[in-house]
This record gives sequence, structure tokens and C-alpha cells, in this order.
Amino acid sequence: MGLALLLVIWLITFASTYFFIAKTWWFPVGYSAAAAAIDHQFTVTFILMGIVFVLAQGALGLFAWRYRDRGDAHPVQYSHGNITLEVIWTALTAVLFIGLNLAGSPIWAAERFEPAHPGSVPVEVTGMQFAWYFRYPGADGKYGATNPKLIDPSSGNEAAIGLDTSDPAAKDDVVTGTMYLPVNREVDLTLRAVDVIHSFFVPNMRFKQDAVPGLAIRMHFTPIAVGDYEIACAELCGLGHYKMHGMVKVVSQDDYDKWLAAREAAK
Ligand SMILES: [Cu+2]
Repeated sequence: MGLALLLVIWLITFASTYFFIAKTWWFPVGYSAAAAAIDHQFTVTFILMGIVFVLAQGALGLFAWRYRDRGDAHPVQYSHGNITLEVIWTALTAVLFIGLNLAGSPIWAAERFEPAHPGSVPVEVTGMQFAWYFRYPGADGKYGATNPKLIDPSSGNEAAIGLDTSDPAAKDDVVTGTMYLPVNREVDLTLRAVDVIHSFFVPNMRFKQDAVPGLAIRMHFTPIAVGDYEIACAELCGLGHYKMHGMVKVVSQDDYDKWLAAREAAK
């Protein structure tokens, strides 16, 4: 029985480790300026935790076999633990977790606590049950006022986010259901939600941030390759959560200018 348990534990350990090493289910390619650093941090974390996991499960299997029932039953001996060992593994775990946090926090903080550079592209993202809307402030660079009383999701775009069209700053605001971004320009995002918490997740951009009702959350990232990338909602937000899907179209600066001009003209 002890040997069977050892084999089962080792087999589970081997199989689960294999899928990570073989990258059977892995990230899509990263196309943002921070993607390489984020992936590096992720890899370091996975390797360190993988080593700990394999060692711990290996020892678990070995102990299950070594201390199996051999039939020569002694009276049970209860251990009250080993203070030295407990101090050592608690300290090692703390060093590992705090160390990984310290190593990863500059990348995390750079997108949140440092403002976007001047000249970045402002886009407001609004999450609602169950769609994403994107607003561009237009030539004046200012977002017009929105009013919760004007929100009408069935009319889409401007009405869906409750844009107050009587506000002069709202006149040139463009609201769309597909996000357009110029390549190699930093995007200055403002994330909002009108009903419940949503999470704006663009796997290719290694970008994920909650959109919270009542908050305007500022973050930024820089797409570095032209292409179409999927947006998902990564926060269980209701029955239609699974279909809360969108697209980011990263295009050349020229195409972006043309698209924005066409949208302005269509207003
Ligand atoms: Cu959602």
C-alpha cells in the first residue's frame, strides 16, 4: 500500500509538472512593452515554486512509503513538532514570498503608480453587463460629462455609457465597442464600471485590471505589435459574463488617425 501511494503521488507530481514544462496550455504571445519583463518574472516564480513543489511531493511520497504499516506494530508515538525545523521552513517560505513580491512589484507599480507619459493616447474603458465600451476624448483632449440617469444600454455606444451630449466637452467624444490603438504609443487608460465589478483583461498585452463602479482607475500600457487581440472580462459579473468579450485592434498611427477622423465625421 505504501509503495502504491508513493507511485500515485509521484505520478501526479510528474504529470502536473510535465504540462508546465512542456507549456501545453500557456500564455498567448505577449505584445506589450512590459510583456517580456512580466513573463520573465512569471517564469522565475514558476521555476522556484516548481522546485519546491517537486521536492515537497517527492518527500511526501517517500515518507508515505518509508513509514508504511510493516505489520510489526509499535505503540503510536506522537510528536509535538520540531521548533528548529518549523522556524527554518517558515523563514524560507517568507523569504521566497517576500522576495518574489519585491522582484515583481516594480513592474506592477510602473503601470499603476507612475502616470502615463505626456503624449500618450487617452482611452476610457467602461465595463457593463455584458459589454465593453471605449471612449476617446476627441480634439479637446477632455472627456465630456456622463450621467447615470442617461445610461441606456440598449442604444449602445454614447447612450450606453450615459454621455451627456449637452456638455460641450462631450461633443467630440467618440464611443465605440471595439478598441482601436496606435502601435508603439502608450495608452492612458481610465477604467470605469457602471453596474458591478468587471475586470479588463487583454492576455496578449499581459494586462488585467478590475473596473469598479464609482472609481476611475488610471493605468497604462504600450502595445508593440499591430494585430487583433482579444479582451475578456476576468471577473465573474453575472449570467452573461462568459460572453463579455471584446477586441483590441492595434493599428499603425496612420490607420488610427484615419479611423478616429472617420468616427468623428460620422458623429
Ligand atoms: Cu464583466
